[in-house]
Amino acid sequence: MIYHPDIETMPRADLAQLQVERLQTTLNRVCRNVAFYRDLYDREQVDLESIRSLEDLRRLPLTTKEDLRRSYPYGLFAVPLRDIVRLHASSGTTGQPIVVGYTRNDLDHWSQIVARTLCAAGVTEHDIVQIAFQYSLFTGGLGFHYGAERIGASVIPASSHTNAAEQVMIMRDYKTSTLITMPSHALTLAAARDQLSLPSDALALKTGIFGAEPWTEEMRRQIEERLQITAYDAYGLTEIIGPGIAGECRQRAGLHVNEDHFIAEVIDPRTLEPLPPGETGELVFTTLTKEGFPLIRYRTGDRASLDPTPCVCGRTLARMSRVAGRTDDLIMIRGVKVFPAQLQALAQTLGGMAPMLCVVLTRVEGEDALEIQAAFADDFGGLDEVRH
Ligand code: DLL
Repeated sequence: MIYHPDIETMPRADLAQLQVERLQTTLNRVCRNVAFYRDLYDREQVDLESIRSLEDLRRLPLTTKEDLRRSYPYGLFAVPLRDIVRLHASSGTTGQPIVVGYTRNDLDHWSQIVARTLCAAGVTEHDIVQIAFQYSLFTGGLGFHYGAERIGASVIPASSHTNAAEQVMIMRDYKTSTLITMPSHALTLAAARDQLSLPSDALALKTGIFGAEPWTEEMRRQIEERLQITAYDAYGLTEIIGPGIAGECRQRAGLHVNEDHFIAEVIDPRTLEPLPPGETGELVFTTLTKEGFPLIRYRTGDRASLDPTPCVCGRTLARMSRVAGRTDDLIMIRGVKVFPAQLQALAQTLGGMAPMLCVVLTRVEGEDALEIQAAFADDFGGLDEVRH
């Protein structure tokens, strides 16, 4: 099933035309309302009138996480705060979070594109959808929540605060048919179900939609086998909107990017030159409809490739590959995203500790674990504080 057939199966030439029109509107808006972009384009002598095609977009400078961090908290907002109705945030490289704002229209678009992702995975109004993502500044919980309500499913906002055993009991008693969470959490829930010794037909689960961290085909196989479901990949990042940027259809041969709302590019992270379809590089997104927090050519730090050829499902929206890694040292562990530099900054506030830390990523009883090794001065008395 296709949620917006007119858009999702649009001929690519028409889609390109729509993208260019929306790009021009967005560029005008950021130049008018965001000092950062106005100054940047002045400095780089960019003539916006000359941006008439998608190829021209490649002449515009890139936006980085560092630019966003420097604009903390509201520096890149393109509307006054009275028009912002929701705020979310994600981790920045040095402990400074990145705050994003949504207008009412942004929230409306967001729920529509998440609805597309759910619909592509076969979720309908007949489904009982358990959302086990955090409901917080993190976009996973609320993002999927409104998308699932939009298609009329019965939504259980279980959130990640519910412990694994309880989560499984909810799944059993409420007859959950769709589970939405992180892939690693899905495996934790499978282990909890085993511990409760529930018979294999005790759950009504059919479908899982997973994302917010990297996973592999092998992990998909394990999740599907242990939970007896079909598992789909969903991709997104807070800076651009949250979940809903791209998701798999029933073919599970790449994640359809919602290109009427975002332009996706892949660049070589060293030369910053665009790469052709099929080649893996850094994903870069430009928002086309965002009012609150528009971004032009934002470097995601995620490595993937793009395939613009039509899909067997009928969608013409390009497909991105699974995320094949990061271009930076972001660590994702049990739903927490952390840069080693953040740990180091924290260590520096404690005193008595050598400035260099060793961060060891391991697995303990099947779960990811992060061990921090640090060196202390002989006379250091604050170990308890450090442990805390
Ligand atoms: O993780 C948004 C999201 C929520 C996506 C729920 C999907 C489902 P952030 O916390 O800002 O936002 O983290 C974004 O997570 O740049 C990727 O590195 C990683 N990531 C997100 N989805 C996937 C995925 C949300 N399907 C960062 N596969 C991104 C691999 C993913 N990595």
